[in-house]
Amino acid sequence: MDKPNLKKQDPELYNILEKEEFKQQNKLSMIASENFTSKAVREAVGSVFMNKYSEGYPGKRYYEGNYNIDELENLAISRTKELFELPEDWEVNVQPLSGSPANLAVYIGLLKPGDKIMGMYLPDGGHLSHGWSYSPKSEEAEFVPNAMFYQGGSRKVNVTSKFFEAVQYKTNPETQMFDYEEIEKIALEQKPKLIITGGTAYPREIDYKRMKAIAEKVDAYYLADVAHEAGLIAGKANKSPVGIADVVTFTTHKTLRCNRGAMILARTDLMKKINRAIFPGLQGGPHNHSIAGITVGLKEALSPEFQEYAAQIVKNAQKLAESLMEFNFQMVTGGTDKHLLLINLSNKPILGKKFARALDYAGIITNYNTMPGETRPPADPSALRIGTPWITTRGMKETEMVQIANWMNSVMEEVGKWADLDFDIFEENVKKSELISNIAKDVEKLCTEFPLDI
Ligand code: DSN
Repeated sequence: MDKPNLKKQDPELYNILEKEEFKQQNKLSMIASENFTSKAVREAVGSVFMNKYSEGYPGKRYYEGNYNIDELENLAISRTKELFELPEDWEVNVQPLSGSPANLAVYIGLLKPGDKIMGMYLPDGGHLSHGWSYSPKSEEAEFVPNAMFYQGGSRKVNVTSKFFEAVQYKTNPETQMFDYEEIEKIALEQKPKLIITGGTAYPREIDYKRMKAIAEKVDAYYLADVAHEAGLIAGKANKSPVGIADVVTFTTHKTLRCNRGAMILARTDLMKKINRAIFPGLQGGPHNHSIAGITVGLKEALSPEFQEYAAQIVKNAQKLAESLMEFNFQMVTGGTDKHLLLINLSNKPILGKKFARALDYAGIITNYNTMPGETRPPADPSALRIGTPWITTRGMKETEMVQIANWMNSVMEEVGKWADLDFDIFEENVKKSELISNIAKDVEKLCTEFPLDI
């Protein structure tokens, strides 16, 4: 690490940073929404671009001195158009601070407060910003685990369910996949003004053409939120909704492997309204250092190597799924088309929360997650979500996926005997386990063979 100024000026913070760098280098980061950015991206993010205010858009700023920022933002836009092969009549907004504000800007731009939006049910794999609200225990009659339609609850958890009327479709209880016929029925009945697809834990590709046809039938806009898949789409490992949906949003820091941020792509007529919703509707000055990092990441994504990378992410996820299934781990939907797996642990002694903590001690970082048909609380759910973007950045391939599945199974076998213990006592046992600390050492050795050096 080479940060002499920080080390001298703020040793306390430097020490925390050093620990985080060590952890990222020596553990396997397998959170599906995370990735590791290149040095060039990190240099751009840490640059003097962060010092400039630039409310407005290129050529129409409210402060002077923005000629370089205009050049930067235009470069970001042109690279995005090239990467996502935007049709002539589509435009880009690179200013959203992250995914939730990007989605909110779309709603603010295209809808009126109180209009109906229809997204995917959060516990089945949707996202908070697609209108999440739920019913507290006292109103549990509202919660019907196997129904295809969820009308939302009185607890308006996300701002999108406070300002809009949000209803949700679920996945098919048998296949755990999108059931387009049911979604169409719900849309015809509910008549939403906006239909949303995408989410955080759905391992399958979505039929964007079918969803657009459903939206057209009810005269709704169709928003494809591809935050998770953006890099797979850019790298041509997954299909693209660009030119099919009315609007596409995504974050830049997941499979796309840029720093944190988000983008909106939309038809020019809609983008005029969405631009106004971003600025001055929702945000002030864009984070120019973030846009700079993203611009560098976009150049990386335009290279032929990025297509190989995207294909390998999917191959790795599929190999990992296959290897885990050999140990009787159940994959939600039976597998994956993407970078993520959702493991239903209900046939195992330990569920998501305890398993995720035990895996962290073994050097494998994941997250516990809800799953279709979930009956447990989100803070202690039945499933575990894992992803391959970050470990593929390290250069890992199918051989390493088999090894990781072996380690995950050994951890499950070790900790299963402590299933009935309270969480804290369970963790004490995990900490003392020789088997788990030996796996952590092996993980560290593997990480040394695949250093993070991009
Ligand atoms: N937190 C992101 C994820 O993990 O999928 C979504 O916002």
